[in-house]
Amino acid sequence: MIRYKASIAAAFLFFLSPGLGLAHEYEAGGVTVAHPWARATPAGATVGAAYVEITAKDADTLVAASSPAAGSVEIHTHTMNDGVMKMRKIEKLGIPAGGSAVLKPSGDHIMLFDLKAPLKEGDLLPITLVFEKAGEVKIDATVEPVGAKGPHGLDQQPGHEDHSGHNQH
Ligand SMILES: [Cu+2]
Repeated sequence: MIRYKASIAAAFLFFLSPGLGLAHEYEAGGVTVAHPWARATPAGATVGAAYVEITAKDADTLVAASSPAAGSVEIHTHTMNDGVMKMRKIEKLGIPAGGSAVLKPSGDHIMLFDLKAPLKEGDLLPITLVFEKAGEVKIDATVEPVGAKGPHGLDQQPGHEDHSGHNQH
């Protein structure tokens, strides 16, 4: 058992990127959801957005999302119409085999409607992501300041160009 625990600890440390003290990831059914975060919302706001990086060993598809903190949750993308950025609901979001989908501000995102309370900086926002193959993955998104562009004080959503290191387990 000691040996088992040691390997768990090693696996955990493996994922702590340098300088990213609060790195957090969730893994289920071959899908890894990394650095989930949401923006704090102003008092009275009932709409919020959350961002994550999803990597998949085998191709998978995000088909739904829900949260006990919101009346409804949708998968959204941004499109450019006549120079105007608009967002719209999409039914699903594909994650390529060995690749990732990076949800980030001004890009694809998880949209929360009818928030039961404003999202406050420092809170954890529970979200359930539903994948076609991996099934449900429950995550806790950290709530970052209003206007934040990335989690944990970063200026962007961390995304991995190279996944070689992630195929090890
Ligand atoms: Cu949206």
